[in-house]
Amino acid sequence: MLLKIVPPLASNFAAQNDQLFILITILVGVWFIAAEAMFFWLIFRFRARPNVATQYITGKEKHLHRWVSWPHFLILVCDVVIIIAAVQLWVRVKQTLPAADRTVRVVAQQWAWTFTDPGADGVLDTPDDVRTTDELHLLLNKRYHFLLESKDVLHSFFVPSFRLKQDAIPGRIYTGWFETTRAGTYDILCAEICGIGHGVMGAKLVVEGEAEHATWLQRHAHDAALAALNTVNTAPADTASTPAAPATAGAH
Ligand SMILES: [Cu+2]
Repeated sequence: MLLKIVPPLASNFAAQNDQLFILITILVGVWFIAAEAMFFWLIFRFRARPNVATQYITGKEKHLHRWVSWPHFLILVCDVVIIIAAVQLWVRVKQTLPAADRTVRVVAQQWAWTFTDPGADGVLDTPDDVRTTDELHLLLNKRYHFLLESKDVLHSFFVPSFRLKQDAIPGRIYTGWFETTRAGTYDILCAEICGIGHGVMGAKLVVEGEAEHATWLQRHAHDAALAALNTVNTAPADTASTPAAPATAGAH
């Protein structure tokens, strides 16, 4: 079996993210190898030998000093290249918010994810919204906004295949974005230690075409209607005490 080291690229900025990592790895790696090679060569070259006097070198001589100043200067140039590439990606992903085709709500809590899809009308907070726990369905080749909240402590919304990670802070709503570019089933993880269940705070992400998404929406609308009916039948007195989310929670 082929070992899958790198998750697939499933969002519009995933490739740019990996390019940045490769750039950093190469630039840092070249200097790491150069420094270690020099280090061990010097140890070997100037090892203790009989009848050879130890040299006392201050490093201030011009022909020695440039062995420090030139690498120093070149490493600073590499730093600037890395900073420019990193800021470009940061601005694209975190500092800009292009208009979205659809908006989903993502709520983190100890230790589950709850998602609200805007439903057939594409508008959040309308009766046809679909709420799910630990499963998010998205349309392929669409630009999404996500409204990220936490009900309790710090969490972090981590979608490795999107190369997307965003902290969720209680009391705040964070708006972020991405474009889905590849159909499939992916992982959603929590990337911020949030208690004993942190390690199992995963969810499933399904990126699918229009037809599959419509089927999924219909199935959930049907289930939600059924659940609401059951709640009314079995416990009519309870409806007053639970003003927010009605009966869909936990069913899926
Ligand atoms: Cu968490």
